[in-house]
Amino acid sequence: MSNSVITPMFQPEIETMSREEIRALQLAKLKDQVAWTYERVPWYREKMGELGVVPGDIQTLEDIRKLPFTDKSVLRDTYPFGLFAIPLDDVVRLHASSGTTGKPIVVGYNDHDLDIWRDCIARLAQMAGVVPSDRVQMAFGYGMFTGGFGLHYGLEHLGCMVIPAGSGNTERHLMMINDYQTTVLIATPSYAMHMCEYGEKHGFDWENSSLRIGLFGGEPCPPALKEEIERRMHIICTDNYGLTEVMGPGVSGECLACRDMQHIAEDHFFWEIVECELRCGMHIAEDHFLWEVVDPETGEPVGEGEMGELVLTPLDKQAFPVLRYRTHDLSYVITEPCACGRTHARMKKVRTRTDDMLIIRGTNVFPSQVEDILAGIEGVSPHYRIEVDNDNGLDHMVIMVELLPEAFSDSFEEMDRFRKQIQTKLKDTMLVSSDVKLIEPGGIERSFGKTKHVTDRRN
Ligand code: DLL
Repeated sequence: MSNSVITPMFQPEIETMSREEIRALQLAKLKDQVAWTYERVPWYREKMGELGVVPGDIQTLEDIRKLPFTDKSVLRDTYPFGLFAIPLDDVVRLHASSGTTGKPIVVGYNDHDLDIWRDCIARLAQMAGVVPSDRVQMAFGYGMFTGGFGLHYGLEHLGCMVIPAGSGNTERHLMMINDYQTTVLIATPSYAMHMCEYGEKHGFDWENSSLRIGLFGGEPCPPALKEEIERRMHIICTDNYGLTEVMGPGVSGECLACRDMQHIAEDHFFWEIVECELRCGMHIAEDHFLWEVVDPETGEPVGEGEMGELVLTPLDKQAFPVLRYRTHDLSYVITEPCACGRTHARMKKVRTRTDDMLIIRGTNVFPSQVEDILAGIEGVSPHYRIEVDNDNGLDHMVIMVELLPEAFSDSFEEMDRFRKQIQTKLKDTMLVSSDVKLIEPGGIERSFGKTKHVTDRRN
């Protein structure tokens, strides 16, 4: 492995700490965070009381297992401010996440929390090769969603020119890229793909555009989709992960060493690119987040490098602290050093949530499985939808598959043969049958924010 550093670091003294130093820092912060939370949030005091734990019992990082988990339901039950740890007069920002059912969950930040958030964002931007002279165009919404404001202030903090275009209005986005010579786009990968297609259709010259980096996040970014965007938009993209409950974006981000650079034109990037053999995912801001990976069924820890549910404890949150938050996101974490020089652990890109799983006539089906199978079929676009119904007691799954223009034909027989081929391929891998419907190019609705791939109409 080469020891070259490929992009500048925002806080090198923190990002390259030894593993021992990181663990020592985490332990000191964990002790303070648990005490802070216990003293100020009645829900945690009560729960810890039931478990017979007091803050003084936290003497090692492993002692975190003595603490209760926090789940989304707790945040809903205490809606809106029940878990806040400071007077509301000292809260300077609220964000919320709507989810699919019931009340939203509401989180708050004081100045201290926002300072940390800005640092985390500036770090992930630098990991992707963003520099202060970059012009960054925001395609996330500026609302209760943490994506817009969270990334906005972090990039300003780095010194970038931030263009707060917001979500939607693709034509205006393209005009702004040309007129303001935007170099970095912030979007969900699905919206970036939409922008790419829309631009191609309307004669936008991606190859010669000023854009060079995509900072993506907020939803899974399948490798095939990312490659497609990079190839067609002539940019390089990184994946960034986070969730409202523990802060928002900025929990972890991909460096350039962890990705496949083979399809990136050499003259497109101005840093020396060094590839990491392990190619594993996104660096977690470990000075601010303590991670655990647990068996989703039992809540017991799994071994390092083993897949499980990610559980996060923010270590520096004052307004809205949460302990052991169960993300429902499936991932694994490794702590081996990375070729980029950063020592913070890396989590595998998230493709699946524990609550994503569909059970179709007794068989488990993950949307990411469908995505991967479709990605391996020539002529199929990255856009698909899954619809599930129950007809007279029997589950029925329909998979709508959008074709690329070159695969579309006027011949009914040819189309039907292709449809059956896709159907068989899906069944052979998923071990459950589905009906495939072929959709004309552009026929599947595009989303400005997070894409919803599944509609489950069963009760
Ligand atoms: O999506 C925060 C965010 C905004 C992250 C912008 C990155 C960029 P929520 O709306 O609370 O917060 O949704 C959090 O989205 O638990 C994951 O299931 C999913 N998610 C977020 N980022 C990724 C990613 C923001 N890079 C939920 N890959 C999380 C896969 C992601 N899933």
